[in-house]
Amino acid sequence: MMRIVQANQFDAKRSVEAGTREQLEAVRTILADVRERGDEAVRAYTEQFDKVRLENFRVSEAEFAEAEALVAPAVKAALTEAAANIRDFHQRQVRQSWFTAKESGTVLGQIVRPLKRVGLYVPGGTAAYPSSVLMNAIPAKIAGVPEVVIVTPPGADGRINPAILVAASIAGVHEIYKVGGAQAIAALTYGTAQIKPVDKIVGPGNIFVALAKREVFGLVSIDMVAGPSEIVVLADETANPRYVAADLLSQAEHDPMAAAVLVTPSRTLAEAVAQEVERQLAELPRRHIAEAALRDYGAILLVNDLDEGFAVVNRLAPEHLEMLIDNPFDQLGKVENAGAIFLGPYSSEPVGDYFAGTNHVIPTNGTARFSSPLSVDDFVKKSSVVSYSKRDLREHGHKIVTLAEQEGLAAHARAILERLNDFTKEKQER
Ligand code: HSO
Ligand code: ZN
Repeated sequence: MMRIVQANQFDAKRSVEAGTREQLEAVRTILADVRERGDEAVRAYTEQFDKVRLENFRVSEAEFAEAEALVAPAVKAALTEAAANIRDFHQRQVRQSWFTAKESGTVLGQIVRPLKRVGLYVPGGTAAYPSSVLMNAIPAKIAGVPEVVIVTPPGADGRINPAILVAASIAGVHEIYKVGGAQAIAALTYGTAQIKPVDKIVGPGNIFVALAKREVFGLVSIDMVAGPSEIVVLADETANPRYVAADLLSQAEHDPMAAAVLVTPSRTLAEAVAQEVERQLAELPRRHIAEAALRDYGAILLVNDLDEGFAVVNRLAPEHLEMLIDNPFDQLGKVENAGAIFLGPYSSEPVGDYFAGTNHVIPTNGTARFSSPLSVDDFVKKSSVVSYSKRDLREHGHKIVTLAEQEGLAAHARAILERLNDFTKEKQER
């Protein structure tokens, strides 16, 4: 199933979903319609796509209480503990506002403020992951966002997956609307009578949600448009092939377009992993998804040595990198491009998906070259602060005038000269 190839003969297939013309047209129609007709349009699309007619979109207190009773205590406890770990990790990302005062009396600074209102999209059906609710909502909460809301498509019975409601509650989100698809993105962007508009929309979704987010970008902020999961395992002969195979499969089962790649200098390991993948695959409930992913996006890449392995890793810039090698910490500095890095035999990727505390919303498709996992930074904005002193303006004003005149902006120069002239007058009066 997994092909073993020489690394220099491998060209990673990227899975960017652009969407068709028809899909984009459909999304644009929905956006315009919701903008125009508000809840009326949201109701109609919910009836059309989710097969349920709703008067009120907001999840009630009673529904929250009902969900609590439906979720197994062990699940609730694990979510609660995961949430604590995620809070602890993200707390360390909080940036302080700062001010610097110069001798001359000038004060400069940067104020960090949370966004006011953020919308989190949670997919419906089998892609509704409570863990993702925690990963998206907790950084926003830690950033200090006062209003975090969730939108998610209802089932045909008008209900929402109870585990989603419990996770939301644990994350401290109590404003949830039963609306999905492009109509949800529209409601969050333009606002309706029932759903107030937000400043930023985050969270994964299907192609319609992704297209809608791209369309409204600029009116609101959005997070990255994340693609299917990816894992690269860099392993040497010390790695356990059972662990390597299991970890590759853990991401392959996400999506037929998920990518799982082993990079190794050891042919023995390569062959053992290929065999193990076959064996473990046969036992997986989602084997059809994993199989498709491994066939189209999976590979075992042979390299001459670990240094060539690191070069391959950096070229792939994977979402997740596992380093199953001897003394991984010694080699960590060689990783230039990877969204999340897992070191050693016990840092199996699902540890990060669920529990360690790091975020599982991570750049895919090679974008780890220039972007980062979701963090508290995604939920704040900054303002620069300038309080210039008279002494500094007197001393440096003419340089500003020079720069303004060079750009042909006389009014800019004027603004400074108005003050400089006063300084000259004051001096003459004395
Ligand atoms: N591995 C996924 C996140 C996830 N895994 C959610 C399980 N649940 C992100 O790449
Ligand atoms: Zn996962």
